[in-house]
Amino acid sequence: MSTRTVMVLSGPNLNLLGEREPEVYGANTLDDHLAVAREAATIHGLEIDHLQSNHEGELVDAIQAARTDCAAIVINPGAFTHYAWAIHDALAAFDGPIIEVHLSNPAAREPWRHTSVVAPVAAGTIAGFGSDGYRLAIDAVAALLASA
Ligand code: CA2
Repeated sequence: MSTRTVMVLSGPNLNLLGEREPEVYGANTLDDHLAVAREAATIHGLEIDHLQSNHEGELVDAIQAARTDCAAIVINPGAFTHYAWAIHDALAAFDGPIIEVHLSNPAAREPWRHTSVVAPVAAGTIAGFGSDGYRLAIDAVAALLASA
């Protein structure tokens, strides 16, 4: 990995995208969303590394590794968004841009989804735009790296 590498992290159950709840999350698979991110990254001369995990500690390990290996983090923490303070703390120790992405718009859903413990340590949050959110997130990373 290099300083042009963006770590894209996907939280629990996102490996099931495309199989269930298409009315909420769309029909695209996680690989489809990653293809969108990779296409956007290529335009900006960036590379994508990706980890999906159903385990909070694995995501924390990946965030810690990104401190030395990656220029930025794009994270859809899945349901960890709403309560995983260990992910919050790991992200707080990362120096580069962090963008939080959600396929759906949690603010328009159940009240328990309205809290994000990731938002306070992210440069910004993109929610409700499906795959476009990944393109927008990579565009935001590129802009933030260019202005750093
Ligand atoms: O909208 C998003 O991207 C979410 O991060 C998705 C999470 C949810 O807990 C957040 O509130 C918002 C859930 C991802 C679960 O994805 C599934 C996909 C197919 C079948 C079941 C779950």
